[in-house]
Amino acid sequence: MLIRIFSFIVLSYLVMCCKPDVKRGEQLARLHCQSCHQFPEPSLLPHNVWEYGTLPYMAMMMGIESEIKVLKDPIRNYISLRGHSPMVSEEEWAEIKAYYLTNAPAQLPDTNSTKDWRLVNLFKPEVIEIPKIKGLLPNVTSVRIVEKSSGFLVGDQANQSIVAFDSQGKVREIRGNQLALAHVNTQSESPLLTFIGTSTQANPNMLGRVSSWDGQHVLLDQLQRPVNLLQVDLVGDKSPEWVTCEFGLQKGALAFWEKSGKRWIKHVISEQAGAIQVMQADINQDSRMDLIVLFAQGNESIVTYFNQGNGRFSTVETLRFPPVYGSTSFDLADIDKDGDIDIIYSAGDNADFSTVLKPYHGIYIFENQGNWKFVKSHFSPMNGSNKVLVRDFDQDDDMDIVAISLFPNVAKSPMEGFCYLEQVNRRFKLKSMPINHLGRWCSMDAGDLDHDGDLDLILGSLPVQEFPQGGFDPAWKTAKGILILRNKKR
Ligand SMILES: [Ca+2]
Ligand SMILES: [Ca+2]
Ligand SMILES: [Ca+2]
Ligand SMILES: [Ca+2]
Repeated sequence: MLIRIFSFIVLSYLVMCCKPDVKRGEQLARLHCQSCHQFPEPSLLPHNVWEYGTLPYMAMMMGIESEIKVLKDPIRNYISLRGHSPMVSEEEWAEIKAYYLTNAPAQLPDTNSTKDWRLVNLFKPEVIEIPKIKGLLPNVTSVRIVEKSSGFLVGDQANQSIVAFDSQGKVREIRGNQLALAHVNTQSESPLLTFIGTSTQANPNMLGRVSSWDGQHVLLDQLQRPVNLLQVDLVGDKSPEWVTCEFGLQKGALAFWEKSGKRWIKHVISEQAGAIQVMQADINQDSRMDLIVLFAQGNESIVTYFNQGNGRFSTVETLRFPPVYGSTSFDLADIDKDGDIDIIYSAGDNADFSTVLKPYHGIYIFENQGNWKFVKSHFSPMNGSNKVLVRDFDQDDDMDIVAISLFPNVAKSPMEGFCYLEQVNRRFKLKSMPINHLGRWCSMDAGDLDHDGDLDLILGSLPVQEFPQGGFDPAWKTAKGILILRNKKR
């Protein structure tokens, strides 16, 4: 009898000590996860996504051998990103894992409450066909209105082309054998084209470059997946420097380039991967332009670089988001008309290892408290929100918001592919247009395309298919590539 009791105690002890300590798992997660990015609550993803996607990926990044040995595709394809010395012991990892798997919900809450969409009647849709010079379905990676030349530029990575259109959507020029276009800057006489590389697919290559549209000169090359370029006079010599966002893979760069003779000299501001967008404003009103930068990978955040002169910056993390948010873009505008700049932000990237519909995908307004500190004042759920722009589209003297989605919920809420948030008495009315069958919207630009005094929109379609939840609209397979939304105000 005594022996039996003793065995029971020993057995219980063995079971207890082999069972990971969930409580300690939480402490470890708070300690270790936050060293690289904001702490992600278990409630942000469903159990199966933690188990088969996010946790194995994190274990790989943290160098956990037992997990790396059994990695499966597609995560195994990213093995070059693996950590080489384990950040935590195997036992500690088991505890972190147990904490997430014990507390994760079976499913995330459903946010598709908008069934009866109100329609926006401000724009006239015009479908524009991209010439298929390689016979392939267009995959538009970038669109840009060039007001100076009353037209727009489109990059199509499937046909490896850049097409220049006039304001009516007629082709002016086609260039073939092009890299994948990520961004067009129109601040100077000739547009500056930023190419991410041979494709937008994540890779460790450094084939990115910047070239001029006129003359087609390569101006910067060997960049790590550059996606954005801004011209801004940082040193106060009246000639602009260039700021580039190299999204990168493991490492990236936020850098500025200073012209010296005919060459551009690079000054790296940050080597963090994931820089996706930069904007300028003189926030502290010291007559020096400051930089506001969105990082969209790992440590997702909006960071402000206060310009100290002489190429030096002081860095402030202005907003920080959990690493599963999938930040995609932001815009700056005084949206509440109280005299300071507010931040309007979109989250919705769903192409990584946690491809489920997420209730926190959508459009956020962060109101400036007057001291460049922000509080969230509005959230509109929108699956897959990929880009947000803020302008006074209906010319009633308040800012409105447009947004597109690359990962809409096709079955339940297909019209969220394009959202228009009209500001009415400080509130936002969510509207859309029945343009969801015309394309899977990945890129968008606003500008007065036809010089009639109102802001038009250009949308570009990129019908990628791999996405388990959210679905695929078969009509996208015949999408023409481009949609002009011509403003009818004027
Ligand atoms: Ca300043
Ligand atoms: Ca404001
Ligand atoms: Ca308005
Ligand atoms: Ca117009």
